Amino acid sequence: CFTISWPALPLPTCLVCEEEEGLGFRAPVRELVFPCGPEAREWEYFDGKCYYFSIDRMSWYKAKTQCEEMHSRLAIINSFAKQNFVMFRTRNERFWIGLTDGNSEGEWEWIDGTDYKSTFTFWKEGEPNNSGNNEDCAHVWTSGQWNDVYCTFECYYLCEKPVPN
Ligand SMILES: [Ca+2]
Ligand SMILES: [Ca+2]
Repeated sequence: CFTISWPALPLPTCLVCEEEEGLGFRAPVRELVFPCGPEAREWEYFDGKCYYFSIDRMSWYKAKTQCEEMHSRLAIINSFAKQNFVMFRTRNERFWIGLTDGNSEGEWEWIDGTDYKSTFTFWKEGEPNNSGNNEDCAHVWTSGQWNDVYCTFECYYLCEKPVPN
């Protein structure tokens, strides 16, 4: 049986096994092992989407542009399952997400238009606090919880995009 180690996920592993055992699954192995594209192994698959955890640090604005240049956008964390996936992977480091109150202080907005008020949040206790009246961008903090910080702070970033066709 074909086995795959972390960070690949157990689901594709299982499907590859089924194919090898002749259970009739016909999708090419390549796509199952790398659902985000065999040429883009730095993109990680989770629940129907592909995620890029950056290896360099930059401001929120630059990170937003960087994601867009990779045909993606800063990640939207809209469920605890997704939060869990992100948090496990970002541990002890800070990563920008697609959440800002830069348009109107205190009015947090997800960059994809997801309604903030009715959606999952995972702020660190006491956050967002708009410290120094200058914190308009959100990142996943070292604990995995969210914090607002000034947007020119330089940290890692997390992009997301749909699984390529
Ligand atoms: Ca703010
Ligand atoms: Ca803060």
